[in-house]
Amino acid sequence: MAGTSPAMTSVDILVARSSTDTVGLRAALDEQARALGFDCIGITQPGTIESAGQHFLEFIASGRHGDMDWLANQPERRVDPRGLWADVRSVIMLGVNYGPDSDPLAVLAQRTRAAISVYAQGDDYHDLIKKRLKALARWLVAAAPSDVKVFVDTAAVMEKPLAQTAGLGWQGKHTNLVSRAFGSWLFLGAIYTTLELPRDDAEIDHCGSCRACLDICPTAAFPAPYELDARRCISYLTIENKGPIPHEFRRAIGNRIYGCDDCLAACPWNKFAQEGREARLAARDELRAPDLAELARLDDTAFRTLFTKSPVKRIGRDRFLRNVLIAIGNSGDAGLAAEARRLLDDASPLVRGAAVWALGRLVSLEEFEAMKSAAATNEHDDSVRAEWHAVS
Ligand code: B12
Ligand code: SF4
Ligand code: SF4
Repeated sequence: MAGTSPAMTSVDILVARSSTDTVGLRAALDEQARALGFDCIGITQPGTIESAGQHFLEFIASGRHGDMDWLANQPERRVDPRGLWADVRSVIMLGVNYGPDSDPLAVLAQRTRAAISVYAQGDDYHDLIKKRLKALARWLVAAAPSDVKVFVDTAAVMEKPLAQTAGLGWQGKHTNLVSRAFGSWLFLGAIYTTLELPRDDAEIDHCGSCRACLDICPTAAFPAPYELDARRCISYLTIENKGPIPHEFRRAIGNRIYGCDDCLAACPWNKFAQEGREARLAARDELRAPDLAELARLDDTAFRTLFTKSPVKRIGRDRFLRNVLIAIGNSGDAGLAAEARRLLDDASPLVRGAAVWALGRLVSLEEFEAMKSAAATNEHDDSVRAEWHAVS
């Protein structure tokens, strides 16, 4: 730096410059993040999530990840950021608020309509946040030459524990990150960088004696506070699970056809939540409480059109119809039996099997037996045959 005291060594000059620059860089980074649409930012370092990494290994060892093999693969990459990228020195964690504009649980009482979780009623957050992360990373590299990598959701990154050590919130008893400013409604994203940046203080746990999220869970998916058995979670059952939904959970699913918000919505910290400011993440009117009968009529093209840019598209029409049929079976509305009956001829065994279950709940045993003798003899798929024989 020109004009520096001649008594200073070159090492002193470097230290002085880097610490001054770091403070300025941090302020500019915060400003840039907000300008790009992030609602909160914090910095942490690798090596700060050891106990979370240990808990992750226990979670996998106990099989609680179900069929999510991608979660179990190469755990060394996930439990420590350096396992994914040896050169990472700092982790910048970012949050985007997606607070809903109405009570997300109200739709659960409308049994002929479908409940789609809040995060999936608008555009896919992955695309939106990835673009913002890349823009922020480009800005950072220009401001302070370094290497960077950006992640949202799909990479081997423990986003919640990292966000907690970066000070964005704490992992509540429902295992999601709770923010004092935004409650449960925060999407997370990460930038790994080779820069050495000062870290923020970790957030502490503010759950206290509350257990609202644990008590509301329809499928008893929490074996203990802070622990989730994903195999029981409706989010897993309706989104990640590719096969028939296990019988023991079908009634409890109610009309939830894509994800679940119950534990998130129950959290008292939501009293501080604010409506999200990103219009593209806001609920599309047609996805707030869609009619189950209309959803049951979607063919592949209509499904793709309705869910353009939506995360729902990811599960495909057959898995989606499977979920819709479970909701139809739970509707208590015999008028919807016609929709299920039509789908007994669907090309997908997954759909046919769910249609059988729905009919078993909506029509009389005599009617069901009549349909069974007509349809079951032509049915060659073992899983669908099992559904016919499971109803009595
Ligand atoms: C796999 C996954 C799922 C799985 C498993 C969920 C889970 N809780 O692990 C399923 C499909 C069920 C799921 C559901 C949902 N997900 Co999800 N999911 C992920 C993903 C890809 C990985 C999470 C993970 O590593 N899970 C493995 C477990 C072991 O990790 P964990 O929850 O951190 O486990 C901790 C605790 O359980 C605890 N623990 C475990 N055992 C023990 C024992 C003791 C004694 C103690 C004290 C603690 C403890 O320590 C562990 C480590 O910190 C992340 C994105 C990412 N890359 O991080 C998104 C992510 C967690 N999901 C997200 C969302 C929004 C959801 C849903 C709300 C969607 C919905 N509405 O349906 C639900 C919420 C369900 C719930 N209650 O968790 C957001 C959460 C944002 C936030 N504010 O926290 C994330 C971060 C995606 C994102 N980028 O925004 N998800
Ligand atoms: S998302 Fe729903 S099913 Fe999953 S743990 Fe929370 S309340 Fe239970
Ligand atoms: S509902 Fe209660 S226990 Fe659950 S995360 Fe919120 S404060 Fe914690």
